[in-house]
Amino acid sequence: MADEDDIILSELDDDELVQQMHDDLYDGLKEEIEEAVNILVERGWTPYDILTKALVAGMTIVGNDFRDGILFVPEVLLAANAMKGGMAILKPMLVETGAPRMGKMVIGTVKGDIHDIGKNLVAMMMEGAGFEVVDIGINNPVENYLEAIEREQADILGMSALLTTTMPYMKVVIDTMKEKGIRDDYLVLVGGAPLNEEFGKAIGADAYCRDAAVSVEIAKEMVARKHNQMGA
Ligand code: B12
Repeated sequence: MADEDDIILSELDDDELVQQMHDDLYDGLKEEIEEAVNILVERGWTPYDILTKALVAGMTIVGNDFRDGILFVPEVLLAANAMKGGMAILKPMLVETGAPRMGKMVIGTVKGDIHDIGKNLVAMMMEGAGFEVVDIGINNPVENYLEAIEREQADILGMSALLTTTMPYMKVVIDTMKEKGIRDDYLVLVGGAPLNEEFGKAIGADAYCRDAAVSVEIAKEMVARKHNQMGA
């Protein structure tokens, strides 16, 4: 492998640079990731392409090696930190689209779970699509969700879980909403790597969303449908 110090990111072509970003993300090199994101922006890449092709794709490699016991928590934390550095640069570009206001979403990761990259990505893309997003962070007990959706008069509740041990907590939140008679006042979207469509249905969510782009599509469609129903 070439000596890292010899690599000048701006001299790489697009494919080489993306490949290098996957390596740098793997190695948790935040500054290099930030520099590379800026280079791709200057080269005219869309924020969405940078997110998916460089950052999310790189994180998938990290995830696979974490799963296989090649990487451990400290390394993955560094990778996550580097990813967040890149996302922070892209956020204003995704958010300033001038899209018309679509509705309001409260989003948070469930109790016992501290994964927030996917949630943050969904929040950014939803803002970019014109939704107002209130992010209540990680490790949220049911009370936090209920308090936030009421306080914010939200249209959508979004819950994220990345662990098979924490995803059942989404049902606790939905069941509590049902008990309080407020379930149907909100669209409930759920997401996170271990979930699937079947799970979303089983816990009574309105939709499971595979990724941030799908979340935006589904949210737009459902909000439009709700408005039409109300208008009819
Ligand atoms: C980064 C990471 C960490 C970081 C988190 C840093 C951070 N700030 O988020 C750290 C190192 C802290 C971590 C810790 C742990 N982790 Co971890 N982690 C990951 C990893 C590698 C990547 C997750 C990620 O960010 N992906 C990138 C984003 C963009 O994708 P995403 O999260 O899936 O989000 C997208 C969609 O799912 C969807 N989405 C997500 N949320 C939402 C919400 C809504 C409302 C909607 C609509 C859509 C949506 O849209 C997103 C954007 O496209 C995954 C591997 C994997 N395959 O997912 C493991 C993984 C989730 N972790 C795992 C484990 C086991 C742990 C630990 C228990 C490890 C340990 N022994 O301590 C702890 C648990 C800590 C806790 N209590 O939460 C396991 C879970 C296994 C399981 N079956 O439950 C995984 C799958 C790795 C593995 N294969 O072993 N982890």
